[in-house]
Amino acid sequence: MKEQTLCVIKPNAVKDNNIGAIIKMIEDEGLIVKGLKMTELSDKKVSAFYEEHVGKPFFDGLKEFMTSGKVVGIVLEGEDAISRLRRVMGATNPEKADDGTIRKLFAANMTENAVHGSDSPQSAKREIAFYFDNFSILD
Ligand code: 3AN
Repeated sequence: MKEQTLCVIKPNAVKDNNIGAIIKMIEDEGLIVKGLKMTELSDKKVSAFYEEHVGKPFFDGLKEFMTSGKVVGIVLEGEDAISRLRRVMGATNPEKADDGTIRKLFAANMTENAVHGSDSPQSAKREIAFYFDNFSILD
């Protein structure tokens, strides 16, 4: 099924100059870039974006990291785009990520893991709207 998904290139990968390398891996997978936006996240935006993780032990570290620099939000489209993006991303924990995945190559650790990818059609819809439609209402 043709789907859209949201990829976010996280601050460590932006600082490490890996935006282009990551987009190249995604394009080589055959996913099409439909929208792209570099921005910075506030505490409030990170709490809204990761609402299911608020209160978890790792959340404060995740928030500090996600507000530490610029991020790039990318809307991707293709057949089974959600699972294909997650496959090319690799596991959340880079030590468990397969060879040749984005996280294996560019993640520093579980928090600074280079990229985010939507995990379901519902999340994709919410997350794309979050970055590209009504982001500013959270300011
Ligand atoms: P994924 O990004 O692989 O879908 P999620 O949605 O479970 O993983 O977690 C969102 C983000 O929260 C991860 N990308 C990672 O940066 C951070 N995170 C998740 N679990 C942990 C953990 N146990 N320790 C540190 N950071 C975590």
